[in-house]
Amino acid sequence: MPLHSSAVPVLSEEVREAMARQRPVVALESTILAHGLPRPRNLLVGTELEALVRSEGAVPATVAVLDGVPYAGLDKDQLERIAGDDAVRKLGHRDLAPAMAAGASGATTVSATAFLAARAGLRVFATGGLGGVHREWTRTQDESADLALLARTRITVVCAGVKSILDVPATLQRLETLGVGVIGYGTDRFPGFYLASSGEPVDWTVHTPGEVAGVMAAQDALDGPASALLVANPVPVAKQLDPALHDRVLAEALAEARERGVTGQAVTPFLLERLVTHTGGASLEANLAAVRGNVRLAARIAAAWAERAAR
Ligand code: PSU
Ligand code: MN
Repeated sequence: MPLHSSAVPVLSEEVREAMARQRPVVALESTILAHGLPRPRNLLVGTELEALVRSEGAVPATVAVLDGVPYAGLDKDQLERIAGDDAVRKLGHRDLAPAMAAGASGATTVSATAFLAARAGLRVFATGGLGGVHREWTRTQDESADLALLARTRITVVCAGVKSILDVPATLQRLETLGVGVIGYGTDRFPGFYLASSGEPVDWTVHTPGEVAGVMAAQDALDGPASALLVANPVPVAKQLDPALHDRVLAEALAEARERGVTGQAVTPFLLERLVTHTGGASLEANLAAVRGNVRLAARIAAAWAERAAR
């Protein structure tokens, strides 16, 4: 039986209503919950992020696949399954079809979340840090599927840059080649995920949610290739990880990943976990501070965007 197209993804009641009334909605990814954060803190974070969206007057749409059904907007039980069930896989956008056909459950990465959110008609999405080009790319060819998917999806992604475990300059170069717009929020430096700055420049800087909505409107007016807009929002300097600690622990984690032969989907969760352990939890706090800031800003951008639509 073919699936009816409008049934993918299934929207929560709250998300459906908000969309019908042109109220702001923010898509949230679930891989960060299932595979990027330690348990049981991850469930608390998932609940906290949804509450943060609501406190800004927007509606959260956490995206995930449960028993083969993609959802945008989870209830409490569904969020608990994503955060606590060992059978929950990590799904990039290429994994969606096999997961649906197999009736599998999985958390969605940036690529799968952006795809499903855009398909649902959502325009604003918040995460921690994007995937990108890994440091050993010449040997492993490991480049996150996030980049190519964002190059063909009209969605605004609020992020604290790309994960600092990556080759940041190479990732920025790929984004340029792919034609994905990058704007710094209140900064002319590309953020460094756990760090406020990666040291790399960004070409465009905005200072308000309304300005971001203006760029989104201009994208639509141009009607060019359906690429994403990355809003690069730095973690506050006061909450960043100590840069010297970051560099030392990351070098160790990268060496360990190489020695142990960690590859494919396992690389990112492995490195994030090593950083948490070897910084005594400090990287986790910086990661969470970045995500919270992104979620709050995304809600404000969604509000500015909804306001524009209502004009
Ligand atoms: N941001 C975080 N923590 C994470 C991720 C992002 O703060 O765990 C996830 C996102 O879902 C992103 C994924 O899409 O890591 C990238 O994985 P990979 O490098 O395997 O594409
Ligand atoms: Mn990868």
